[in-house]
Amino acid sequence: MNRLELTFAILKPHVIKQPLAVEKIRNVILTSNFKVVKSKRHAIQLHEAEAFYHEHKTKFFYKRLVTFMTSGPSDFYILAREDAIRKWRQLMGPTKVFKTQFEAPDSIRGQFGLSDTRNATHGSDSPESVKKEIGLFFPQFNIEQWYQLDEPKFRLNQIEFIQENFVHIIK
Ligand code: FUP
Repeated sequence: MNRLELTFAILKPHVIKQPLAVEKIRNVILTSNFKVVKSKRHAIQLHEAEAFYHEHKTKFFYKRLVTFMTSGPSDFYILAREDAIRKWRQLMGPTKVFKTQFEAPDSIRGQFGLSDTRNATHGSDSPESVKKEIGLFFPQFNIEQWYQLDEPKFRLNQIEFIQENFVHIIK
């Protein structure tokens, strides 16, 4: 088995308001063979949303995006799998929900997205984004150390799943 890769995911506020949607998306994560390395529920603060979406600052949707993302708690996950970045984005489906509902109705955004802004989930698009985004929301997490010390244990399945925290821990 190849080395596991980390990615960073968010379940956005409108999803968290629907426990059944959370359950279904978490189920997709687990049945797609992702390990949950870190998991937390947290209401994004304005300064975090502004830092996270800095590259979209000049876009027409920026204000509504920041307003939406600060409207309630979100779930934040560090996920591990082979080819995690690409696989999670494939499961999410394309960004634009109205198009996605026709082109990829079974994807997460196809099922749970409400609009191009309320598009259900986020997934990092590159290793650089993973590093930046984990740095923002899990500042204590040391990526290099995880690859060195923890990755082999996750790869060899020397872990257990803690249902109530939706997280895998090393045995
Ligand atoms: P993605 O990487 O798929 O999340 O897509 P982008 O980085 O292009 O977009 C980031 C976020 O901007 C999306 F998750 C939602 C928001 N967005 C809108 O609100 N309206 C749009 O038309 C496009 C993106």
